[in-house]
Amino acid sequence: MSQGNGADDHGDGYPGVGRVLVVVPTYNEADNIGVIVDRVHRAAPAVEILVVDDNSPDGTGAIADRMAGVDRRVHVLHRPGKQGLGAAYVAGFGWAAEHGYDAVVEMDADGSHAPEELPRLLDAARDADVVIGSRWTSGGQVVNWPWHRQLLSRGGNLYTRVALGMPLSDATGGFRVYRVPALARLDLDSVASQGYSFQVELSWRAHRAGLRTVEVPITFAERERGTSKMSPVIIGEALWRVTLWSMADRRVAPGRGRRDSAGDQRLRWP
Ligand SMILES: Nc1nc2c(ncn2[C@@H]2O[C@H](COP(=O)(O)OP(=O)(O)OP(=O)(O)O)[C@@H](O)[C@H]2O)c(=O)[nH]1
Ligand SMILES: [Mg+2]
Repeated sequence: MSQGNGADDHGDGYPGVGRVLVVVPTYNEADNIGVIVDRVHRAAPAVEILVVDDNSPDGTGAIADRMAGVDRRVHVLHRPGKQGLGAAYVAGFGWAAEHGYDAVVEMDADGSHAPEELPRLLDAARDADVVIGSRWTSGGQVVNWPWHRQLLSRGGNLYTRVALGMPLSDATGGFRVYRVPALARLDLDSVASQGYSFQVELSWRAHRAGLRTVEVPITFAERERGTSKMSPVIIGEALWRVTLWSMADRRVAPGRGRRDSAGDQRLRWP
């Protein structure tokens, strides 16, 4: 169920990109959601926002409803319970396609992704199918992360690069822009990843589908309010899925996607 007015009445959108929907998945982000929505609209007044809330016990969904009631650029998708980041994004992307948006943005609610950097990502989307805000490319950085989080992120990205042969410095990053027609080539219905591995899976699918992906340096800040949903289960999921994709990739011709009978570069996933 969604709430909000004028979902199909987008004005002119972002110059050179079109109608943009910033999808913000939330679970217990009551202290953050109002701040992030305001910051997005100060930074990029023409974009719209879809909050995808998994029935947060702290009332995040009701706060989002109130914002949607007074701002036509805010929409809310309510889901019945916590089903993971990946499922929330797939639902949000589907909503964007149904409502005629040209591009979707992934952004956390906790302030780690600075809305003030969104225009730079959208500018890059004029010449790309996928834009990844990167912490680990030249000019990117993280602020207030303990050394073990940095090690985990850098190590995870190194493993991903080596295992999958994908030339990305930050395949796990979750501040992104996707052009909607490009997303349609990624067979989102078959995505099973839930945590960070969702970001890697979409990068990998984009890579194998031959989409144009560019990385833009960002400054990523540790969340200041609320609690992280990161867990050993989420890290473990990324590890085993990347390992599985890498093994499956070795079974097909190097550098080639596994094609279907029509010769189309639609891929099957383990
Ligand atoms: N709808 C929905 N949102 C979720 C779920 N899990 C996490 N989120 C949201 O996804 C975003 C990222 O989650 P975080 O808890 O910040 O996790 P993280 O960024 O991977 O971890 P940290 O770096 O420690 O903050 C936040 O906006 C969360 O509220 C979920 O199961 N459903
Ligand atoms: Mg976070």
